[in-house]
Amino acid sequence: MTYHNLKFEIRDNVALITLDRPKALNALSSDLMDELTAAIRACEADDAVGAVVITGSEKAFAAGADIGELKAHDFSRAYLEDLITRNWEEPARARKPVIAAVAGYALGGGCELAMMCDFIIAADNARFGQPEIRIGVVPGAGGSQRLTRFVGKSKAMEMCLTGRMMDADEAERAGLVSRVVPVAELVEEAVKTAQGIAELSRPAVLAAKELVNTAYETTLSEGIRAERRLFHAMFATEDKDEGMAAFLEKRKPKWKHR
Ligand code: DAK
Repeated sequence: MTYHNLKFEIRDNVALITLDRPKALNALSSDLMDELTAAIRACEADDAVGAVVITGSEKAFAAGADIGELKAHDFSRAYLEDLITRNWEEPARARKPVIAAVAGYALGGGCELAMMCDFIIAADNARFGQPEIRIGVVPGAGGSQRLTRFVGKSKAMEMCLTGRMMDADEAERAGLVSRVVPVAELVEEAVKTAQGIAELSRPAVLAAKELVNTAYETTLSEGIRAERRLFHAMFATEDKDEGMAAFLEKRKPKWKHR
């Protein structure tokens, strides 16, 4: 596939997707989201890819959904075209790990896209916000729900009601991002982290991701039951034998991904 709104490259076992609409601060147009959906599906289908990094520019991860496009929608069109659901949620559907590497603005749909990823590494200049209220709407791609789960009611409510932005340090303190790195090192750090994950046993990686996500969807006792089942299931993998043998023999494991 030829991409016009993003760059797609493979770095060893990792796919690096760079949102690339610099003149619009990577505003998330429908074309861009179609391409992102296709890129993530390509990663899911490619056995050589073990993890994905989504990033933007130093100035903007993404400044939100494309407001020009949104303005052109009325209710019927949004409903009939399945606005957002049709082509926005692939990062959240992916089974392979997806890391958001966020520098600059991650606003509205940009913040929502970052939160759909499995975790966020932020540059020290990152700024997160849900400013939809300032253009007369509310978050529409999960912001009110995911942000609340990340940072709790008080901060999420303040951000959704006022549109206030959160800087990288506040985002780290609040649990929205896993860590903050200097902006010049962001992509390298995120790719290195993704490569580390991609080198591990894939069944274990997919299972770990599934289990952490289960914590968001179920009760504690059901979540622990799901964990116990998958933990037991791991004992059926060749990688479990290899990983434990390698530890005892003081050598690096050679994963078969099965
Ligand atoms: N959409 C379209 N263009 C945008 C944009 C956006 N979200 N953000 C920035 N741009 C464009 C600007 O129009 C400008 O274009 P030109 O005038 O140069 O042609 C260019 O990017 C540079 O922007 P600025 O000149 O404004 O740059 P500054 O450094 O002065 O300010 C800023 C940067 C990020 C603070 C500012 O651009 C800004 O406030 N941008 C808008 C942020 C925002 O409100 N984002 C939320 C968008 S609403 C839904 C699901 C999801 C959503 C909605 C509905 N449904 C299910 C129905 C999601 C909604 C959103 O994300």
